[in-house]
Amino acid sequence: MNKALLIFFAMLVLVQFGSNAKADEKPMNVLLIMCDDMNTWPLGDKNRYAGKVVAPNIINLGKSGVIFKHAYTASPVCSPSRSAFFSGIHPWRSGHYQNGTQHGMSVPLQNQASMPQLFREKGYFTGSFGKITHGWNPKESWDESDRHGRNPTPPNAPLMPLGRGENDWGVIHIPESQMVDTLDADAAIKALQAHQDEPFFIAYGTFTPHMPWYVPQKYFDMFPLKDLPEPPINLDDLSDIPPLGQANSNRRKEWVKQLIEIGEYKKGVQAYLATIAYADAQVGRVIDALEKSGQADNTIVFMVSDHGFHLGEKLNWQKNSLWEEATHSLMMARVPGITEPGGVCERFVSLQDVYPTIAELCGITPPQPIDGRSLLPLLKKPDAAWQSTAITAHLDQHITIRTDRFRYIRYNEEQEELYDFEKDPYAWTNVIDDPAYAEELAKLRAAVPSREDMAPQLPLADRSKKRKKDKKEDNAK
Ligand SMILES: [Ca+2]
Ligand SMILES: [Ca+2]
Repeated sequence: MNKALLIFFAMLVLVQFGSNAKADEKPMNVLLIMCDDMNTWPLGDKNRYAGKVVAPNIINLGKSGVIFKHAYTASPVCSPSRSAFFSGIHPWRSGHYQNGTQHGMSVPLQNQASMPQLFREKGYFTGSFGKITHGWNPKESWDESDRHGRNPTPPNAPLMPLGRGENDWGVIHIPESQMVDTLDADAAIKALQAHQDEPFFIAYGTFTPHMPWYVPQKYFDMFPLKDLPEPPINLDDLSDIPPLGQANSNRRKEWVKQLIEIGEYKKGVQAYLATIAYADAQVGRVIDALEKSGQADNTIVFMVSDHGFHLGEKLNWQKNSLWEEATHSLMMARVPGITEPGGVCERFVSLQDVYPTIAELCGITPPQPIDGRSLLPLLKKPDAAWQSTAITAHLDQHITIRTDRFRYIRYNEEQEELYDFEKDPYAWTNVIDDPAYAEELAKLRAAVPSREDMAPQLPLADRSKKRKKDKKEDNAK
């Protein structure tokens, strides 16, 4: 046997041995953490919020792997964001653009395996604790599912002068140990401890900092009002925005102005920060439990928020817009053997990229087609080559694309906005009519699907029927 042939056989044996060794290993577990309505303030970008944010557990998780500084949601509202995230199907393909949609009528969603379903089919234990899915959630997805819903409303609510429904804040009347995110963290921790001998896909989701912001006093005390900065707000910001863009803020803009006038606005900022700190504390408990379980070295951890949040920017409150505040989301990941501590990724990515990434990392083939790109190259090397774009859709075929420099928005009826973040970090100036951007604008227009290519909006659930039914039941009691 000549030397070359000998080396060839030696390599063959090595490859064979290597693959057998791998087949004997327990597959990688997945711990997915989702925080509802948490914007990117914890990332510390002073253009977004210059004050102190307390989220050490989330940030330390990111620092132990890769922090994605520019991650964007597929939809700026809970249900379609989570349906897109867990299905891998973007709203512009499913037609699921808003809450309260009859998502069961979407043919692409009907035929899709959800992310946990795929893992369950491969023999994983799958558990959902707290707020994970919202709406679309194939029944084959979870072995165990636990959700406590919302905290009880304080008996003397509203607690602040302009409080209305969930738009309220103040000190909660029950102990922290009885709050729903605490109880759901307890359940997630129990599941982490109980399923160490089989591969697991465990998801823990906080309802906070979704409104209302009722948390214990100690979290408010972390943010003394006297030295609390406010986010940058331009009260004239809507003047250069087309009517369908202004409509994003119509429901709340007078309320935001009143909050500012009566001096309550800063207390809202304080309450949001307090609620982030509470959510982070619960996330920290779940991460600690993973570290203590001995499974951390064999567990992929992804943390995301389902979308961002406005606190008065563009006079909008909460979400439901295609602007930066509502679309920019948290994302961080730690993958044993792949990520290095301290990774910071400046590339622009989508929450849609998580499904194909986790599937690839676990050697599972995701369904096709899937509207996302595996992040593996960026997990290995955060500055790897990458086409930096992310698309978000909303309401009736409104769509936006973010690139590393621009945001282009196209509402239906062809109303448009364009922002140049290199010159305008707050996106206060709509430059859609500036001829200097004609070339860039043409590229951005071509980079989003045309309205003809977008799925029509699915019918909305008839809420008036539900209200009538509820009333009838109430009357019957
Ligand atoms: Ca949400
Ligand atoms: Ca403006």
